[in-house]
Amino acid sequence: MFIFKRLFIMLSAVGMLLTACSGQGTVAPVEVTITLTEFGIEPSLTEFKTGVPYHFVVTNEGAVEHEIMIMPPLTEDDMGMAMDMEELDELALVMIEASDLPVGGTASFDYTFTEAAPAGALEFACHTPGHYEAGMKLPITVSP
Ligand SMILES: [Cu+2]
Repeated sequence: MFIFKRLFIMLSAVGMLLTACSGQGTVAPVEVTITLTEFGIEPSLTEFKTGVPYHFVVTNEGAVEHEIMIMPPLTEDDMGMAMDMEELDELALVMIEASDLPVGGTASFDYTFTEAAPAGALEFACHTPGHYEAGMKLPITVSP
């Protein structure tokens, strides 16, 4: 019995190693829900890890269209310059446009962070005009 147990533990360990090495496809993504309102972003998670696949499900519970981006925070200067949407889009790691998040709508996306992001480096944000300034931003962190 004892030997069987050891063998089982060894096989389990090998199995885990194989799973860890085989990469994507075998790792179930971590689901993250994000609720959008006027004017707030309420995610189920704000601390992420690199290399972990996340499945984000975003619901617009507000009364107007919203969008969601994962991107660096804008500085006062950026806001003063009134960056156009194209510039914003280029900064975003991920985005779901307002047209995909109508009132009551749900949209989802998958994302795996490849680089760590200390506090202050990234945030969830809605850049529908006026919403960011109204508070639709929430800092997140990504650790290795
Ligand atoms: Cu918004």
